[in-house]
Amino acid sequence: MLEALKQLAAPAALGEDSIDRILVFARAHLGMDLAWISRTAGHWQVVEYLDGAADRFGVVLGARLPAFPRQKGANPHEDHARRGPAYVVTPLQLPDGRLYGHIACLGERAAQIPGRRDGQFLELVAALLGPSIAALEAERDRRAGLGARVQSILDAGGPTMLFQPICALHDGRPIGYEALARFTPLDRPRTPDQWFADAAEVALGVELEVAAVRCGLAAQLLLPDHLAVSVNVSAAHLNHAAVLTALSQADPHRTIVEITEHDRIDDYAEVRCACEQLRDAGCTIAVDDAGAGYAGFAHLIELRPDIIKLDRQITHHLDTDPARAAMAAALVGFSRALDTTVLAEGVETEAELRAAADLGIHYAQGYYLGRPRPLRADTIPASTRRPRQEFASDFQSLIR
Ligand code: G
Ligand code: MN
Repeated sequence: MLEALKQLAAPAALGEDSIDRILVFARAHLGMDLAWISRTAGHWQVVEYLDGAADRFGVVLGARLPAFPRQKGANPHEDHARRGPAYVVTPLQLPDGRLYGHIACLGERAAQIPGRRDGQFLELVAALLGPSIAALEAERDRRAGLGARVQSILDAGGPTMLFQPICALHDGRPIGYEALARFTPLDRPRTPDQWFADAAEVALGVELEVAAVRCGLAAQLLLPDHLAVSVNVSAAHLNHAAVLTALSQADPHRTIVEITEHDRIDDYAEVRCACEQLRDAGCTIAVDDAGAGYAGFAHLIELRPDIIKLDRQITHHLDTDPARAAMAAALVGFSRALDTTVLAEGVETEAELRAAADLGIHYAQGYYLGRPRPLRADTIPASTRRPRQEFASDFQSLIR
């Protein structure tokens, strides 16, 4: 039995449900009707985990019960005792010695009156549970911290956006800007990707993406109207109502939607359908980081984007590395067959830019052409200010 308990409480089995399983085990072993773990909160005990006939005793998850007396073995629920239920309770300490709360069992029948050994058994269960509860509490605190941090960004109106020029290689002029979210590190430095992952972990992933899309697309108001704004949306959020609403509030003909992906896409049909909808509305669809991670060939074949954004892993040393050049050339061939366009990301040198142009790549982005910068009316290069009519034929023909 001890082995079984130890296994249930082992770190590998850790999780809310492993605690639930231990409660089931303890209740069954003691032949009780109800078992629960409560957290001490001032004068109250808040029921955090529960197993058994909750309704019969009026003890439900989240219920606040009067605090148990500190001394062991006492039966705090005198009224229950008078009506005859059997009751066993023991304090639950965390490994650092702090009192977390109590573990308690309640039974209705007289036959269940617990003896000293039952009390000892429950003490053993409490001792085994301590580390698991401590780890879960730490995890809850961590998530609460993440949630608060992400929420504070949302409350402040969204992340700070920087804008990096996307240039046409035939004349070197920007055709638009990619909007990139930046986060001021509050307590520890985290990359933008980590912020989005954190947000997703606390179910604020869509909210943060929508905020970034909104803040990014607001640049359309500042930029001359022949310039597009490229925003990042993860495939999983592409047909989310809030994302579509944010996109619909901008000029679709000046909107490039970059599909980013950090997880494998299971249902391409759904993503493809969302792409079609956006395309019908006038948006241009790009696949981000093509050739890296999950944005491999299946991605391109399934999504048929208007723009393939070649990951900077391929662009880096494109001028000297035949393998990278061959990979880029293969993607250019692919894009020609499908009437799409290739954009080289992460161009850092003139040689890389030339190599990209020589391979037939139409667009480029990277430190060599311009670092991500805040966008202000006075920082928009004069060379990008072109009359509107010119745009109509130029940009559209370049993109398609
Ligand atoms: O995944 P995505 O391609 O959207 O990410 C763009 C990121 O790459 C941004 O954070 C941007 O700052 C960074 N970036 C942009 N240009 C370059 C570049 O030339 N070199 C490197 N190393 N990073 C770049
Ligand atoms: Mn991108």
